[in-house]
Amino acid sequence: DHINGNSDSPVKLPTIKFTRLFINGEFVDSVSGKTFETIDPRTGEVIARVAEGDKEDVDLAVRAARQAFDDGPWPRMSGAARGRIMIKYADLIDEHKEELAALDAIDAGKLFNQGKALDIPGVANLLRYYAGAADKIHGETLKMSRELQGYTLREPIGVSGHIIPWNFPSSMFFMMSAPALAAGCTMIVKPAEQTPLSALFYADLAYKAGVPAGVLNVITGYGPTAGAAIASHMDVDKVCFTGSTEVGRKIMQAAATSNLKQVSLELGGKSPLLIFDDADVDKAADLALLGILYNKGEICVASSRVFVQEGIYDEFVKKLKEKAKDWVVGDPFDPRSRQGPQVDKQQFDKILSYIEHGKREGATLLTGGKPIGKTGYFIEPTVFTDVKEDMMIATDEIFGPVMSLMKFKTIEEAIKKANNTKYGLAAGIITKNLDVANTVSRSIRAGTIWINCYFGFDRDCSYGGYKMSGFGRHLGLEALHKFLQVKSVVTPIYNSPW
Ligand code: TXE
Repeated sequence: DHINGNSDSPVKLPTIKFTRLFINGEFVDSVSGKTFETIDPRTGEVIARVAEGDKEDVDLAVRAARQAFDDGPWPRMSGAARGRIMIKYADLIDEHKEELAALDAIDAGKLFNQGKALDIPGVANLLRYYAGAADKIHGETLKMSRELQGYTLREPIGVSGHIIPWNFPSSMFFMMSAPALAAGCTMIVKPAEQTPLSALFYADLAYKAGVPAGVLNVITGYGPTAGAAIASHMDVDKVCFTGSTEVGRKIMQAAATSNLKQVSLELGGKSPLLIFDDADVDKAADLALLGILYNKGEICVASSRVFVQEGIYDEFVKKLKEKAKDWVVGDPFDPRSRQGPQVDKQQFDKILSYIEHGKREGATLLTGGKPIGKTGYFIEPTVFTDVKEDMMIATDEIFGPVMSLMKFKTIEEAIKKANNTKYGLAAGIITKNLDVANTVSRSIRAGTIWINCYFGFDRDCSYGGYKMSGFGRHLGLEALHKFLQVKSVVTPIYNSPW
């Protein structure tokens, strides 16, 4: 059932139009003139060389963003006018959805059809959602205790820096940038070094839609250089980061030791999926597989720990094994594929070493466990049983198609096990019993709970971390408020003696 990379692609591969930094409305080379390779994970071959931005380039981008914020039209124009430009931007994205989906497929190994049908139209709709909010940003009239009139204004926070991961290059770009645009901020976006291509395309479309020069700058480059320069910059007012917990810590430190810029972090996860005895076993097995294999397990909310109640455990294991066999891994352009290659060699090696560790620790491989083919970074859907809670495969974020399956008896035990993690991004519950669903959803310390579904994402439904999964929320109006700050304005009502 596994088709490997290199299948004859029915889709014309995109030509790479943009490989340079986008600063102040123009594509430019990096100050150093350096470039880096971006690799196709289907084959391990180089797709293109892209400008390698560093501190000097970040300085130029911040200067442009600062000027666009302090003197430019973007924060000053009406919300409705910003919204109209954002809607035009969304329309341009829709017009280029095939090309953009193809860029993410060759750069990140993401399924082309899914990109074309979901991710790319999704980001266009996300822009429209925030465009609709841009003219509804307002403060409150306050009930003052003295003879004063008080009200609040919500103002854009200023220049924001967005450090993006590689697993959802398009969605993550806009989860951070769409609310920032609506708020009237100006920004520097640094895509992950593994996936710079679609970000540069989005920079071009923004400018074509009428987003003024300097508002949206894109610096491609590495984390410890370009990323770190954003996090520690004295003239950046906010840094918004999605990535590993280790780097999240560095971002906070850099913010603290520079200008105390505001920080929001969306970090790793080890999300539990709890399946109770009354569940439809067939559907539960489908959801559990989707929860760990979607986007090849490279998704922060992956259901990497699956807990099944003892009454249905054996039947569940049988079903899961059958279904995993039918799950097709292959070229992301092949419409039969449900799982493409891991993003790069580093992640591929990391996942395989966790699998080896799991075997050494005494867990049993129910299915999978091996790479597929000789080229590219494809890995079999992998399920471990006999997993103990303290094994590394049950505690660490693997970020690949590797599930740890465990058993429980009572609701209390399920809650305790679900919460036995340093992370708290999401959790899933499968049961027909409303009392169980209500009790468990209120007892799990995580930012999102999905009952009888998984990945129930929606534009208006914010998500983010509890515990070491970070703080601040993506999506919804919560994300818009991250890019706004409150100003209080007070004046006497009468001619009182002030
Ligand atoms: O992440 P990094 P990596 C997790 C996942 C994965 C692991 C490592 O478990 O296996 O992290 O992935 C930039 N200052 N997630 O190493 O390094 C970097 O250039 C400023 C979960 O790729 O955190 C990229 O743009 N920026 C996650 C971004 O940070 C720095 C998604 C993320 O890369 C930097 C990705 C620095 N010092 C990985 N160092 C999720 N929550 O969805 C790196 N970067």
